[in-house]
Amino acid sequence: QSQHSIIGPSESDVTVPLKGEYLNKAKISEGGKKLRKNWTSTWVVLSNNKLLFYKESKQEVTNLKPGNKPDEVDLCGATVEWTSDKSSRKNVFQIMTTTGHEFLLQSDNYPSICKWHDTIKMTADRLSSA
Ligand code: I3S
Repeated sequence: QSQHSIIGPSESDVTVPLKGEYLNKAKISEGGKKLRKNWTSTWVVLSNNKLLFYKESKQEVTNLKPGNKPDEVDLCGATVEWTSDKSSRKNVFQIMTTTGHEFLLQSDNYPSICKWHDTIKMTADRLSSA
């Protein structure tokens, strides 16, 4: 069965969520306040309107248990941009939310991090213009 609708591709066709993958994440601001950078490997999942950060992959399947929720980032209004001046690492992009949270995401695998950058940016743009 075709993944596209009969009347042509819609936004939902091109903004399919991304399945989980380990990326390096550093939260550098919270509520507009700068934080000390601390890179951690995080299981990242993109849903239709949120980015979810799990400590590890198995948390994704047990997340219905109380106290086992992922960190959620609301992408509506968020800006997503490549950056080369916020880290010495290669392949880094930043996400800035309307609430003043700022994250860096990084992977040494360039095709993989491009896929995350492009899809998160598309999702944020779609939500912001809705
Ligand atoms: O942007 P910064 O503060 O230079 O980032 C580096 C520091 O967070 C450093 O930690 P300490 O300040 O605790 O030594 C980290 O170990 C580095 O990885 C950070 O730089 P990169 O360029 O890796 O994002």
